[in-house]
This record gives sequence, C-alpha cells and structure tokens, in this order.
Amino acid sequence: MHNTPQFIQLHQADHASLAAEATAGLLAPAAAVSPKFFYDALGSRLFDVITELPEYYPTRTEAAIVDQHGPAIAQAVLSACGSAPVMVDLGAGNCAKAARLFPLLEPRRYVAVDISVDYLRQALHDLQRRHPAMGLAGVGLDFSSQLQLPAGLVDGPALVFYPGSSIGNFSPDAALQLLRQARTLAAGGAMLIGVDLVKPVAQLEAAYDDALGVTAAFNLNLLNHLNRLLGSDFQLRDWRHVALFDAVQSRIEMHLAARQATTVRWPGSVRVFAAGERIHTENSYKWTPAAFTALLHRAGFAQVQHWTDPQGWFGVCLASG
Ligand code: AVJ
Repeated sequence: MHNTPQFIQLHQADHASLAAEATAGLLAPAAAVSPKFFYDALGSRLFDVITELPEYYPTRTEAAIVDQHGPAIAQAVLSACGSAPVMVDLGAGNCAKAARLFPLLEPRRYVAVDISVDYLRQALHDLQRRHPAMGLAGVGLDFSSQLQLPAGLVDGPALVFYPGSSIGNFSPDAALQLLRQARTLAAGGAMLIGVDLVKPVAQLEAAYDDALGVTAAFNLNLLNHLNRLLGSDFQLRDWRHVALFDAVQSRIEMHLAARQATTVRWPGSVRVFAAGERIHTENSYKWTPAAFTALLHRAGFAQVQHWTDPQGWFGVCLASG
C-alpha cells in the first residue's frame, strides 16, 4: 500500500492580528513581544545555527539521551500506548527528531503539527517516500492557545511528542494547561517531552549569549521582522542583546536593550524608549526533574519516567496514565 500525506490548515493568524499583537506589546509600559516573532525565514535559519553552537547544549544533549536510551524509551512508550501507536509531533518542523524514532516505534500514523502547514509539506512528502505504508498528516495549528486536532486523526492511545524543551517558553501555569490538553489528546497513551534542566548559571547564560554572537543576531533579527510586519523604523544598531538567568523564576530571560534614548515610529504609533530601556523577547524556563515530574502529575499523568545525560543537564520524560 502506498499512502499520500493529508494536509489541514486550522485558523492561521492573519497579518493584521499579528501586527496588532506586536503593537500592543511594544506600547505596553514594560515592552514585551512574543518569542514567536523570532521565527521569520532568517530567524528560523539562525535558530538552526544556534542548535550547532558549542555553548547551546540542549539540542545535542537531548539527541544523545534519545540515542543512548532509545530502546528503553521505546519499550516504555509501547507498553503505555500499545504497538503501532499514533504519533503526534508538536512543533514538528522538518520532522527529523520524530523520524529518528520511527524504526523503534513503528507508528501506524504520524501527525505533524506546526504553526503553518506549509512548513510541513516537503518534510512529509519526503517521509512518505521512505515510509509508504505509514499514514501521514500535517496540521497547521498554533497549539499554544488551544491544542485540539480534527476528529479522526487520533483514534486510540497516542504518543504526543514534544521535544526540544519548547515547553520552556511557557510559564508554569501555561505549561500546565498545555500538558493537560496533551494528556487529553493522548487518549490514554503517553507524552514524550524534552525539558531543559536547572544547572550552573554560567552554562545557562553562555547558551543564550554565545561567543559568536549568533543568539544576539537571532534576538536582534526580531526587530527586522517587526520592521517588515509593522512598517516600523527600528535601527538594529541602537539595540543590544541581553540574556540573564533569573534564579527566582528559574528562567533565562532575553531582552533587547536600547543603547541610548530612541524613538520608534510605525503607521499609527510611536514609542519612545529611554536609554537602557528593554523589550522583553523571551522566557526559557529551566526545571528540576522533581518539579517537572510534579507538574506532569498535576496535569493528570499517573506515571512519569525520565532519562537524563551524565551531567543531568537535560531531561527526556515519558508521562502516561
Ligand atoms: C526553541 C524555546 C527551546 O529556549 O532554548 C534558543 C529558543 N532562544 N536560544 C530555547 C532559544 C535562544 C529555545 N526553544
């Protein structure tokens, strides 16, 4: 049997609502914009470069954990979900992380979810050639507000896959909401999720302020994106990358700080920034294994297993029940 991928786009945010959201954030007394505005075409490529930086340990550490413990993870997944599960990949992108698990999990259907279905087309067509019998679906959905898939895609216990510590962008309350919805979606199956762990501040801050300046470029490029989206006149030279660990909230914060007083204009709006004033662009929460396990339990999962690297820098959790 040779299948063909199915594609569905659910409510995509339009230009006007994105511009309104960015404008509201910039005009707030404490200016802040969502980290989703990092990911224009250049920003997505800069993020791919970040994952290869020596200081940015999460991507390669997670890959090493999955490599090392793949058989144990797969055995635990299959005992929670049954054989040939449906696999739902949140923020799938190029689908590469999930595809590495296919030989171990042999899912009967793979549902890739990302903000725009267009990001998924090429990857799913390529995957279908390598896995002709697998059912493949691409869903365009911003699941950060609501995680709900079209009926019929998940029939029976599923594995919800959420790697990369993307959960780190969510506050603990918002993370709890997402995990609860993921548990409902899994329908008695399981969730396999990667989470970045608390570690010495020097390593955390280096990972978000690398010596090559790629993360600084990634952060500053958000202003290029806003200039295109809004028609604003941000001068990138007037801004400086800031990345700091807040131990109280257990999160890396990224900001853009004005090097001197500066005025930014765009159609219908003007915003004056004082010297040193910041735009908050990202939170990246770091968890302890105990706190994240407790969060998964609060989300309703009865069992939690986790795997880590020898330094205990990153965690891969399987939550079920
Ligand atoms: C994609 C949210 C997991 O928080 O580490 C990397 C984004 N920001 N460097 C992270 C990011 C700066 C990344 N996540």
